[in-house]
Amino acid sequence: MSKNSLGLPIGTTLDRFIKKKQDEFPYATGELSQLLRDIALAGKIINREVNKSGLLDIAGAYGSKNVQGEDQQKLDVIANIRFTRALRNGGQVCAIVSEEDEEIIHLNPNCRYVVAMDPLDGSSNIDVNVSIGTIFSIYRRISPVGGPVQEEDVLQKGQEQIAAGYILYGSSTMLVYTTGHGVHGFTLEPSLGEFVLSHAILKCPEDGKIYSINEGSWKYFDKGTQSYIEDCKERDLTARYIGSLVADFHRNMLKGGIYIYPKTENTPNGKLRLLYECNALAFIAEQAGGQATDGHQRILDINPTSFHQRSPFYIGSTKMVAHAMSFLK
Ligand code: AHM
Ligand code: MG
Repeated sequence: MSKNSLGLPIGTTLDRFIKKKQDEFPYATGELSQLLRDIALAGKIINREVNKSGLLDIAGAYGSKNVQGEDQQKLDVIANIRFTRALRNGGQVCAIVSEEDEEIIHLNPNCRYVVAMDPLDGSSNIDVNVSIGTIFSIYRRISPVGGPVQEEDVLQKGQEQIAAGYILYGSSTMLVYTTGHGVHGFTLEPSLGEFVLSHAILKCPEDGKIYSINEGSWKYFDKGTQSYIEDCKERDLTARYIGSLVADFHRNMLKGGIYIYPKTENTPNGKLRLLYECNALAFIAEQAGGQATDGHQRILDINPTSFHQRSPFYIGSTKMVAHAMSFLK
């Protein structure tokens, strides 16, 4: 039977892969493995809902705003409910911070794990059948198990993540995750309903030719970012921007590129949220050999002070991120 670069048979399911990884750690309790399986289940459920968009009355605006004052889409709300339910039923999580909820969602206080998540990112793309994603970060709580979850359990630096990943609802559905030992990608086999190992070890090219930024906001960018974009054009790089962070990041990680959401005149910290958008992708980028900064410092070193805080974001191929940063000094 053909084997991939991890020595596992082609067609290895996510469940089997997680089990194999767990067996490599003699003291593993199996709780994290179960949590990853719960996330995969939530991803499959959201995938089912996303696929029905356009057939049922689940596309379009929900008629409410989230904590950041942004219009919630119906599928944003559905994904948040489905994800929270899967994690509650799975029983491994003591608290969730979600883009869609202002406060911490308290689950089982006897559990060790905290999850930060954006259940459905890029949701303005839902109605037009363009790729969207789920992003998640997993932390071990700091306060004692059994007691109430504290703010410090949630406000941890990105470098404390013990696992992170995303699910990309694209031309195929993929789950990509890391536990700090490389990045692994699984593609959903729809007829089986199983995520199957398709990208044993994901590596981000050191350099690339793609830059991804919403150039419509050009006049609001800082001078450094403007100069860097001019430089990209001078060097005949290719512009690609979907407006779905997971999809833009995934493409650039595979092909080599940089994704930028800078600070602007009206948004001094950019748009993207540190806890459940930037940190997870920064962890994955670094594990794949890439880099992620806020333009000045490593994303994973930022000390969060609030659940929904934002950060400028420069992520992708190491050389490109370093070059972009040289314009920001
Ligand atoms: P969301 O969490 O409300 O979906 O916003 C995040 C999205 C990212 O997926 C995407 O990269 C970015 O917002 C696009 O923003 P803009 O339309 O300003 O370019
Ligand atoms: Mg989002």
